[in-house]
Amino acid sequence: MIVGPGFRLWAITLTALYLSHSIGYKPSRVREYMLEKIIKRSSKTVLYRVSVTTADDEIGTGTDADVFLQIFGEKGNTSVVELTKSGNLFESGQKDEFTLVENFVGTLTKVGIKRNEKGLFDAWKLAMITVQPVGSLVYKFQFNQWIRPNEWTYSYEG
Ligand SMILES: [Ca+2]
Repeated sequence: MIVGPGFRLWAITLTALYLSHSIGYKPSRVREYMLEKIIKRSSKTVLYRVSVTTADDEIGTGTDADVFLQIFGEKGNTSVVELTKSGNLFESGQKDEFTLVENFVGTLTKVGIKRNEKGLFDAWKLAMITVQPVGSLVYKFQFNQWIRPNEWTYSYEG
């Protein structure tokens, strides 16, 4: 098992900070609540570092569409997560990094990616995604393809 007590405390603090900012709860109350939730769920939650590299070998590879990710492993899958943060994401040659707190899925097997048709420039050529469950190795998922809108595109590890 890759998740230790130190990590769990960190995840709780991070989540508590996030919640206190987004819904205005007092951090201490949120921390208690999260602690309870996480203890109930035991060690089933993992922090994933995700990096998404947009291709730069053709014209117009960057997108302004919304992008969604799902991670699959030998023990299950995460929920569908929108990859979002401030700034202009998924531009040509750019590497965008995200941190997700999601279900433990065991050894990673594949990732699914989906985009919508939002924005004037929604076409997207995705080069690669890497996923690192914190404390574990980095899994690489090659795409090197244009991602069709509104449907899942999968890549297998390796
Ligand atoms: Ca963009």
